Amino acid sequence: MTVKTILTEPNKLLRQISQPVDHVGENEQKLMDDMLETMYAAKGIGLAAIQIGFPKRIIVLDLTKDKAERNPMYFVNPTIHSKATEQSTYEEGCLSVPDQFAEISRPKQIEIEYLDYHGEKKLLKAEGLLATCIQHEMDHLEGILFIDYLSKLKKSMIIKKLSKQKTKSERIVV
Ligand code: GNR
Ligand code: NI
Repeated sequence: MTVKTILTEPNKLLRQISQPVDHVGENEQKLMDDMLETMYAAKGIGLAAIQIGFPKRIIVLDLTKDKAERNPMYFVNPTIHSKATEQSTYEEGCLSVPDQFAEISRPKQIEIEYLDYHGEKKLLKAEGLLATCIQHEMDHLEGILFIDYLSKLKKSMIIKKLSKQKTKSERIVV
């Protein structure tokens, strides 16, 4: 398992639409392992494959805070079967949008279908933080980031800040 570099906004790859996986094999499992390691190393609770540069419809999650009781979840080719009309709001962050947070409303409950780590078809009803997180990750598969839900002004201020930080850190490296 390898910790990979997480792409940050602005980056064209993050805006790419991820492609369905046609078979969950060794390569896909290796990718999921690397995604999980990368996510744990960054102290995130979810990660989409595109965040480490692979435009595949794969998501990993682990909502547990306690390292001793890890509960990794894997979702391949997830699709939403139904979503509640009722919304819930969470303060969201994103490893690809470092140090930025905003309250985002999304359907409170969702029902999804996906393939698990072993390529088996599964159904899941999710609510609360799990539902929010799955939707946040599924947005990544469409090239959508949570800042896209903010006003144009807020969004452009965040992107401007992130691009400045990027040129700064690149200057240090060079
Ligand atoms: O680590 C993360 N925390 C988080 C908090 C609220 C809503 C969504 C998330 S996902 C985020 C990790 C990430 O960027 N996944 O794509
Ligand atoms: Ni994210």
